[in-house]
Amino acid sequence: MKNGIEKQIENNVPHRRFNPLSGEWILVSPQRATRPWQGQVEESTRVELPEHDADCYLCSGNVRVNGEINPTYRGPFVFDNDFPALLEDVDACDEENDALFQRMSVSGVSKVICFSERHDLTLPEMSVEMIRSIVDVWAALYEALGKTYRWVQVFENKGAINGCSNPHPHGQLWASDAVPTLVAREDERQKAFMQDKGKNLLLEYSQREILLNERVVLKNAHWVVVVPYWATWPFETLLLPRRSVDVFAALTSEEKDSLAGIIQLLTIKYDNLFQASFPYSMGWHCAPNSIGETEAKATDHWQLHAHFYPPLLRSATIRKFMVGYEMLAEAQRDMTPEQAAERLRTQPETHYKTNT
Ligand code: H2U
Ligand code: ZN
Repeated sequence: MKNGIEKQIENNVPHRRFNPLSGEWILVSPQRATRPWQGQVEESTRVELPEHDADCYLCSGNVRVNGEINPTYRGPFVFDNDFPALLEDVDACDEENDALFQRMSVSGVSKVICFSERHDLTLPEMSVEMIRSIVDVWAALYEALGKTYRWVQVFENKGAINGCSNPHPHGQLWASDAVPTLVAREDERQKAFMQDKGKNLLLEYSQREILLNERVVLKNAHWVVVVPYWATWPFETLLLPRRSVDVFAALTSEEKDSLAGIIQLLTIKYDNLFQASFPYSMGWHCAPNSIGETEAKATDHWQLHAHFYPPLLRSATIRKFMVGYEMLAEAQRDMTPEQAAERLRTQPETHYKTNT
């Protein structure tokens, strides 16, 4: 199979690849990578930010939109989102089971996680210790909210090009009593793989990727980062533990240290790629919690992982749009995942700003 794919890439032949985690196919068109671009070019966001911005809603000691005052915090600071998408104490809606008009109640919470008091420091410019303190906040939130909610989604939406409303480095958390669509699908796919093959899908996948060494961007003693074989976004990556880990709470202290290290290196490589603050949406997936179920569900089919979905394609100002064929047929990419992995792998592990 490997030879066949290599040959197709060599010959620049379009082909389709299968994403076993989502069950979706993707069209890969390497022959198209050199097409001219006369479309939208985004504003480059190479602005120098201050360490503290008096007008920022998220900065330490500042007033938020609702009039509340942030404490004078140092390190990560978590608060309840003032504009939450999910509400905790809501009346159940009238549930509908009609085949064409279904609806169900949902309750939950939304939180904002300011990464530190520094308005100007994104993850790749933080020390490993600072990133480790964010990892600890994620772990604590998983632990606390995992007792109440079936799903806890931790994510970071970074960069104005990606719809992020505030440059102050921050992530979010949305927890709900319902398991969201994409997570439910990953649950089903991993479960089916375990039933069919008796193996954990993503553990098996990461071990094979390490052996193939074509799409590996980074690895350390506990973690590996690959551009997945089925990547949709040009520089999409998947961050995986190298042993079987079903939930975030199962990580050891050592694994959390090396997680902070690999997040720092990956985001440095991302920034170095186009010598700009690299936008992305990233977030964690792990086994949902068995809340409100009569018995705890098996979770050995689940492998904890983080997805990084960056929108940029050719430069800091040209993004990939998921439109047209992608909206109507299936996702498509030009550059192969192997080419993207090579470009990321060869980026220096020192942030470009430290050299200028
Ligand atoms: P995004 O830029 O990723 O959307 O995150 C900013 C979040 O911060 C957003 O969800 C919240 C917004 O609702 N927010 C507050 O809760 N209070 C504020 O004063 C400003 C923004
Ligand atoms: Zn700020």
